[in-house]
Amino acid sequence: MSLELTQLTPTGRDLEAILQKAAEHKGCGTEGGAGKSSCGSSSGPSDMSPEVWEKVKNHPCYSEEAHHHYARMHVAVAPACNIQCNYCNRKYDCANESRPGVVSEKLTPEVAAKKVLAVASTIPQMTVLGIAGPGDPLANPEKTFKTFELIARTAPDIKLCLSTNGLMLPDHVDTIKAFNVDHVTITINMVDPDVGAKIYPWVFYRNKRYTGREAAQILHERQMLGLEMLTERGILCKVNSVMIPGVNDHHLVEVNRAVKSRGAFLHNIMPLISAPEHGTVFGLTGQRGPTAQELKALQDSCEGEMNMMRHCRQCRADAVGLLGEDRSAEFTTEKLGAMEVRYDGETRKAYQQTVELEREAKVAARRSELEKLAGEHSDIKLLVAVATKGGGKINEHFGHAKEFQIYELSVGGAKFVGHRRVDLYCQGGFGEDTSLDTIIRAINDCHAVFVAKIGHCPKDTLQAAGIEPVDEFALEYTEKSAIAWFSRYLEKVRSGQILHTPRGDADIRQGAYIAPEDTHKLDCGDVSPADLAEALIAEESLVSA
Ligand code: CLF
Ligand code: SF4
Repeated sequence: MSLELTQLTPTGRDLEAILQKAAEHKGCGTEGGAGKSSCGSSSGPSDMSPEVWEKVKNHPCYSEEAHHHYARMHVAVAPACNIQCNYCNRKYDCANESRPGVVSEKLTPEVAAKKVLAVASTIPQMTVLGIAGPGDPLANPEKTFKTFELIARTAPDIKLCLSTNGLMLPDHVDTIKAFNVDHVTITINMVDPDVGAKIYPWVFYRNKRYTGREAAQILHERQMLGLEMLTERGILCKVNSVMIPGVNDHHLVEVNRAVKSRGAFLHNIMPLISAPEHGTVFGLTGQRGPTAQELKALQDSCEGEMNMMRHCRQCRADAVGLLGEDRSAEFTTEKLGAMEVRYDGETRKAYQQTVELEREAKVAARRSELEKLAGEHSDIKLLVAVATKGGGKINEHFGHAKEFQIYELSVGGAKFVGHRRVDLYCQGGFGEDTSLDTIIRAINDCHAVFVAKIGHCPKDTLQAAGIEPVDEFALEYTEKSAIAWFSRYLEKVRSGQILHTPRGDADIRQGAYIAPEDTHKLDCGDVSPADLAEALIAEESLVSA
């Protein structure tokens, strides 16, 4: 299938009709769910129309529940970008690092298509192919749509997904629809150009470079129009927003209202990742990211308006695997050359059927444990951390965890509310005290940490810090186990055996992940922050990359 992209640019009359429709929109309808109850990332089939459920049920980003079981992959076919965000620098790649815009190699559409088939053959639960950079997919429309065309032809069971800054979105909405791209993410950090001017130094639009408020105004108008056009066409739309304390943190409540009223399905508020070694403007000016409590408070306050995505891992533009794991190093171009690729749709289907059975068993276990809590009355809400490799189970050792999943427990059950990346405690067979300190700071707001196994030393230190290590539910389902533990906790509080006290705040890690074999290799090419700043400011060729 080949489309002439310019033929699909909307006419003025189309736009008028779309704006009228958007004005009549009453929140999330079939395209986006109906209000909060049907917009939820953790919602199930009974909460939404069958068409929407079909689209989200095995998409790891659009369904929190699915992300424990299904994987996504990104192909880095889109190097150029048409705007500059103060939190982005794509010039330097540190292989240890995971943040948007970072990739190890850029691909042609043809190599990307081969890579998708190789991953689909090796990881049968990989259900979604996303294009998310390293620049903006719609600043590289030919490469982006050529890749989608090749994948749709060779691996038709894979869902297509796109993430964009939205500047060129209105020009491409009909092409997106024609290619059956059912999921589009727009990163929207503001609906007020005065706020936008603090985030975007420039945009490059219709062959002209704009700066300051004018740049932000153009971007804002294009984002809103693009969102309205997508939801009008029944394309599920997620909005990503970066929370930047002191810049747009309070303003994001307004953004939430604006995107909900235009039919967005899900809102994903992510913490700013900002460190000097990233060479971003915010990193170099010392702009901090939010703490765990600040992020959760903002997400909670927006949830009254619309359900929130809380399981985003702020992936690399070449990420492969379950959210939270990265298998991209297994599929480099060099390794692809030596791989025998045998894409078999039937095998993939059979594997996914077993995943569905596991998923059903997990839901049934949670339901039966929750029934035991029926009739309980308590205002206590607390957080617990879980070490897992996926599958919705407590199946990771404390020392091997690269992240902990965070659940909020209450008499209503166990609710996934986030994750915390940590440095490995176990470094080549030895416990690393520095890592333990940072792990405790990362889960300091939790009352307990659930693990498959844990050594005496970290156990004692965690207990001293007021975090209960729990290893009695090894290899069992997370939610069922957490609810059972919480039931007992309530009983102990009731009997006076323990006193329930709130925990403090926790850190969201800003630095790179330290793999055991790569400890102390966190330099990003021996480039000083000052050099990075200069390179970034002097960078004017991004749009033609
Ligand atoms: Fe990729 Fe994005 Fe599609 Fe997911 S990621 S293009 S919607 S397939 Fe997902 Fe990664 Fe968060 Fe994005 S966890 S950064 S939300
Ligand atoms: Fe970086 Fe462009 Fe994405 Fe902004 S829109 S984060 S500048 S790639």
